[in-house]
Amino acid sequence: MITVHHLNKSRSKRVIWLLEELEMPYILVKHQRDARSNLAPKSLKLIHPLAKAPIIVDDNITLCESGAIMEYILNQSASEQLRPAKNSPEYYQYLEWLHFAEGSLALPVISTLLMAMEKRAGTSPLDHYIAKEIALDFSYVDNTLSRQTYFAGESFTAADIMMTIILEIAGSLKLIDDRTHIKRYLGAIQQRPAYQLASKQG
Ligand SMILES: N[C@@H](CCC(=O)N[C@@H](CS)C(=O)NCC(=O)O)C(=O)O
Repeated sequence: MITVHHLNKSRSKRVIWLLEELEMPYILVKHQRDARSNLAPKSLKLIHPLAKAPIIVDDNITLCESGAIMEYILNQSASEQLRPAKNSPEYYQYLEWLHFAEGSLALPVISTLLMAMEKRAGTSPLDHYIAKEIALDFSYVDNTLSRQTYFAGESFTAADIMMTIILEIAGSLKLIDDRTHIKRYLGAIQQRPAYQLASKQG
């Protein structure tokens, strides 16, 4: 059975909601934000190095990123509900909005939230948030690439194409200077003939 690690006032409500819509059974583990920092407690870090909600655990799979979790749950569901048929025009609308929520809309909305907090508190939660996230995310990426050749294991996938562009931007901003595995990964992946053709084309 799926275990949902839920943080109060967070995106993990998405996961609970989906499971309720599908009437699928689940175990709910509740974590409480730290009263002072409002960040996730250490208990979440014990489940996944990113310490972010939602996280689900199902047998030997531990997964974060709410969009990926939605897809995982839909793949486990017996019925074909809540996801249009593959290759229908609606499927691609579905896919676009599924990614748009976190990939595009979350950044300006959460930045606005943090900037409002900054004005109220007279401190700089935005700077703090960025520094914390940069350290956390790049150590997660670097650790992953220390264990495996590509993001999804030993085979190159579209996930590598998605990740590479952001890593290159991070490189130009000097955010990965001390990340040996990421730099090695980028060096190798940039040798791919299709990457080089794409660079010429684009
Ligand atoms: N893109 C991720 C975002 C995860 C995320 O930032 N979760 C927030 C809650 S909404 C969190 O756990 N914050 C606590 C922290 O950063 O310490 C997703 O969609 O799952």
